[in-house]
Amino acid sequence: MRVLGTAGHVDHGKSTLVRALTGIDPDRLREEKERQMTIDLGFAWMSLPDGESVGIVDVPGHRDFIENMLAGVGGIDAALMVVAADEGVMPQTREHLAILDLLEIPRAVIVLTKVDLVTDEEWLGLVEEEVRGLLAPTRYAQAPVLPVSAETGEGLEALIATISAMLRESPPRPDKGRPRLPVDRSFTISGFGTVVTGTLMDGSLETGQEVEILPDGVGARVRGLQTHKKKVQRAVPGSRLAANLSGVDARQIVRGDVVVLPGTYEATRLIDVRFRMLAAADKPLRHNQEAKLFVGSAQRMVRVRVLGADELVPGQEGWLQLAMREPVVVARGDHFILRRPSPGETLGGGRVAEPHPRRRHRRFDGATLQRLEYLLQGTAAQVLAQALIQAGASPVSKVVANASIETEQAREALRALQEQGELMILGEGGLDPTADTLVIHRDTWERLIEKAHRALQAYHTEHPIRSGMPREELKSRLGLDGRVFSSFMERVVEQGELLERGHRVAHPAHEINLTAKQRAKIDGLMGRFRASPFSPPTIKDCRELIGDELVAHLIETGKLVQVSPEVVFTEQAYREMVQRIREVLETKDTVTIAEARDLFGTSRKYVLPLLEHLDAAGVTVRDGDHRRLAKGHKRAE
Ligand SMILES: Nc1nc2c(ncn2[C@@H]2O[C@H](COP(=O)(O)OP(=O)(O)O)[C@@H](O)[C@H]2O)c(=O)[nH]1
Ligand SMILES: [Mg+2]
Repeated sequence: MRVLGTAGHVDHGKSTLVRALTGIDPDRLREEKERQMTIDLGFAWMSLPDGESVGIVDVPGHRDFIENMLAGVGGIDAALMVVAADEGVMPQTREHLAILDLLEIPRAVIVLTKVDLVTDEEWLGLVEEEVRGLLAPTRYAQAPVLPVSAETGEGLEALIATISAMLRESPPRPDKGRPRLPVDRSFTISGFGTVVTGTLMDGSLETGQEVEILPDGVGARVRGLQTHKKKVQRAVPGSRLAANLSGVDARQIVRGDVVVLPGTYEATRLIDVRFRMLAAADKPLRHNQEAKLFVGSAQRMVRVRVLGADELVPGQEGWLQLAMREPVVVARGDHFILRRPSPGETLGGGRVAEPHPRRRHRRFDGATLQRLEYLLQGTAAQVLAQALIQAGASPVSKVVANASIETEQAREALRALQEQGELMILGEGGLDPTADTLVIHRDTWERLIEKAHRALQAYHTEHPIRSGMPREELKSRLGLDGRVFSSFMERVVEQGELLERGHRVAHPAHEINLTAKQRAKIDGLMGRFRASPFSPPTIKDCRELIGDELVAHLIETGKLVQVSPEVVFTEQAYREMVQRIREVLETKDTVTIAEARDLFGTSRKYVLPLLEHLDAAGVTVRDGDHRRLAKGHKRAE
């Protein structure tokens, strides 16, 4: 399954050639018939002698419709560059060629058509020479140039043979397990409903699947699929596809939307790109300039941020960050074109390095540019490592998706990164590219531990006699979600990087060392508790006597038991009181506040908080003025 696209100046014979090759008239709009000119994209298909099925996207050549051309030319395997032999190279011959080259369309065949109109052999030679000169600085310098007449059929057979050979050489479309269909048309067919068309990329789509239409996130279901008017159950990447969708109105979908499986892509308003400016552009590209972005079948107004340079001059390459108001769906490696909005002119193009930068980059930052370099030029493992660094601790599947690499390559790259010790698994699970297993880059991991150590050291300095920082506080200091934090804690505690003390966390080197003075203070206070164990000093008294930190220390270490915001007892007194109340309740079933008060020769101020504390702990149950033992606490009868 292959897709070709036409290119070339208006009236040079593109649509006629497509009709001659396929028997299908690509000019489908009434206006196109009346004006005898292609305005929007047209579609046709044929079978090659070797059985390969080929779709053809026919584009308009008129300069006014160049934006329609751009919506159709992405995702094709090869271009049919049409030049009328009687006219030779014209403005849109140059512009289309430049666009094919910027989009890195891997192959092209140049068709010198209308040769029946040229009787002068010398003229034909001159046109061919002119075309060769135009191709020389591009990736198509070695491309075949064939004379053809769609009128007489001359050269058509040779053209078909050339196309077959070219497509046999071109590698199959990558399967990244993440299908997306950039929509170039959305319409309604009575009896069927909504149909969208496009060239399927990066994965297969099947009848019956639930899908999502981005950027709006509208849900739908694939009711049927067709390629080249034939019904298929499953469409593979690189197919020209018409998808019949249920659950969505055709008017809710516009050219530039992308059909994906739910949750597999996210729209973005900011992208990092590598950009090559056309040498023929007439002004430099300035920081903060507005431009029109064409990517997939979408177009968006963007503001250009020039990175690592003040501006880009014609012919120069550089890094840009593009910011837009209307979100777009792109993946790493996608090709794009930038045009000046008015007067319309192609400025240049390039590839997406990072579809989801976390922020606006500082303009002159070597590390950022290095990272982007890796993202575009690196090996699968380097790209994956960058995605891993960017993601923090995330499920494998998400890291692989952000890296946008083929599933099989991803599998190998994951293993390689793990072997090199760059990738660590947090918690349980395997390294399948689609797995939910949490993974983290070693550098990120080490930075997390450092951050935890710093936070804890600061905490211990401020609270030297606290056992540690509350777990929840550390979690929010590290900015981790629950799942990542528990896996983190499990691992660092196991490795001895941090200590867990109840609900608190401490630096492994932290010890509680009381000074002689502090010990003396505590001894003094404990003496008072012993003097009247059931009417002891309140928390407020304690704080006044020895200070907040020491009181917190006594409570944390269990030497004092707090039963209410005001009341504490020594551990020993507390146990004795609970024991005696139990005994009373076991012999005479109920107890009142007054009775309990007399039992310990104390006052209501102490006994009421104690009983309420026991109620809350589920030891006793209140019934009016009386309390009895809670069920589970009764001795077996
Ligand atoms: N004599 C001759 N005329 C051609 C040939 N191919 C196209 N034409 C004519 O050239 C005009 C423009 O063709 P069309 O396919 O619409 O050009 P497009 O704008 O590039 O799609 C039409 O009148 C065609 O009939 C050819 O091979 N020989
Ligand atoms: Mg046409």
